[in-house]
Amino acid sequence: MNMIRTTDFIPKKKKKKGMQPPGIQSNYETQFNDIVIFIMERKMGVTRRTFLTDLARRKGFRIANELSDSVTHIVAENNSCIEILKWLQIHKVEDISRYRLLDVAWLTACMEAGRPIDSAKYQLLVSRHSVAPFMHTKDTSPLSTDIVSQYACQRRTTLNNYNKKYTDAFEILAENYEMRENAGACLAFRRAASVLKFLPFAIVRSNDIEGLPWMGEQVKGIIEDILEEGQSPKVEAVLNNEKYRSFKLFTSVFGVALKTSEKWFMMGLRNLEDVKLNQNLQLTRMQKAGLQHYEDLISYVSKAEADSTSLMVKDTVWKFSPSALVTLTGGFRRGKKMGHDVDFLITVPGSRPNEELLHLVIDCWKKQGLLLYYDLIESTFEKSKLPSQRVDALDHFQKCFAILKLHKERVNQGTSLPPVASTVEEIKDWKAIRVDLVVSPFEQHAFALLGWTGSRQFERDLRRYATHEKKMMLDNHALYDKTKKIFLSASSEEEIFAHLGLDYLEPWERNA
Ligand code: DCT
Ligand code: MG
Repeated sequence: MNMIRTTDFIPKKKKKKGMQPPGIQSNYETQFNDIVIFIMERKMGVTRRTFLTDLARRKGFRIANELSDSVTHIVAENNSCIEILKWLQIHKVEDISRYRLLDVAWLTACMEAGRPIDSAKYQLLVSRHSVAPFMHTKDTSPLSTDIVSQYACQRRTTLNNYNKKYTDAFEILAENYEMRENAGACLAFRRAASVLKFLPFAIVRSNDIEGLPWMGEQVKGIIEDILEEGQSPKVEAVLNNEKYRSFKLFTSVFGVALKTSEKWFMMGLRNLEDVKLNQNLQLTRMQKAGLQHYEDLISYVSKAEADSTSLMVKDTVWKFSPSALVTLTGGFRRGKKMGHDVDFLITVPGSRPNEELLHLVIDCWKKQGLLLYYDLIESTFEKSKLPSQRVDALDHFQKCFAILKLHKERVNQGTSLPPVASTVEEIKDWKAIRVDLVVSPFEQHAFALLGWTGSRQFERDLRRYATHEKKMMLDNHALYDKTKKIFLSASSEEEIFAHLGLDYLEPWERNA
């Protein structure tokens, strides 16, 4: 809104008590000058709006006829949050943080009290911040008429999740469906969770989800349960389910995926002691390392730990290739304060792929006794292959899944004293950290960076969007235009977004 403040025209000295700026016409004397109320006509109708306007003015409230910059409070009746946001979008309001968005009940309560009353319990949008995430300015597809896009790559999703109680519940259900190999239901809950993570307000009544994509019957049912009872019986049932609990426990071990977890469960194993003591199990090297460092790996990696790991990785990489670019990717690049691992993307400017570098780095750590586990996978990339059709496909980069020994003094450097060694037993002064290192050719760096920054749901939707909306194929290596039959090169993430006709989303806006 670029409307000029009407109050700016009024010389301060001459301003009398109760004087109205233009646009707030009234024959009544206003008593409460700090607040300027705008009543939304949508769903309320002209007659009721005129009635309420007149009544409120008679009681000394300032009611604006138009939504100008002087308005402080917007009241609405029977509109869902989405409807209000849509209305604000149509009226080109970009910054909603300047207004209080309230239910009309607040205005009637004020009139009853004969003065403005506390508005907290009448707030329609529990959070008050910018509506900008909703704007898809560049997008001209029919989708842009929907306030919330069905694609996560068109939603700016930060880490401010106002709906954690619902998204946590959905994640549990999604995991349960994944375990039971019901891919459809699993995806449905993941998509719904992703939409709710994006909402700039907390859901407080069932009509708050009206107009949102991916809100199927099952999803609605869970939301209603949580709204009514504070929790969902379906989620509680999953949490109490023996198979789900074993699955959660077993897959929390590095190297254990669904199949192994299922096998262990079928064998009657229920906890990690059972696994460790069972003589018949042929554990992989990865699983052995996972069990050995279980306690360290299960405790999340903090940002401080990720930063010291980053220094450690850079130190070693630069020893062998001073011009290499080492980028922290994954959740930490998206601004997360903790993660289950630390992801790095390495690339060396120049056209020649440097396959030796990762080996040199690994050997160096081995000699220093810093490598607790590693699995180095050579690149399987073939230029002739098109970008993958599969949305979740792994890429073909040379990579290394490792567990590194991170010395605690590296994390605490300068902030605290080193631990005092006990006379009886040696204090463990390090923590095992899961690290993923990926090496990409320089010309694919932007694609690799985009792919390894995540989130997973963001990546899925980005590829789905490319396929269905643009007839393009995107993976971690390249972007292919199926109509023009050409590869579209890019040297930055911004260029990839531009090729796809998408507004650029910063890494911290990709927490879908
Ligand atoms: N990724 C992906 N598809 C996969 C696996 C990974 O698109 N099947 C991308 C998304 C994120 C990035 O790679 C790193 O993966 P993770 O470390 O598993 O995710 P994260 O977002 O970093 O989460 P965490 O904080 O738990 O490490
Ligand atoms: Mg990660």
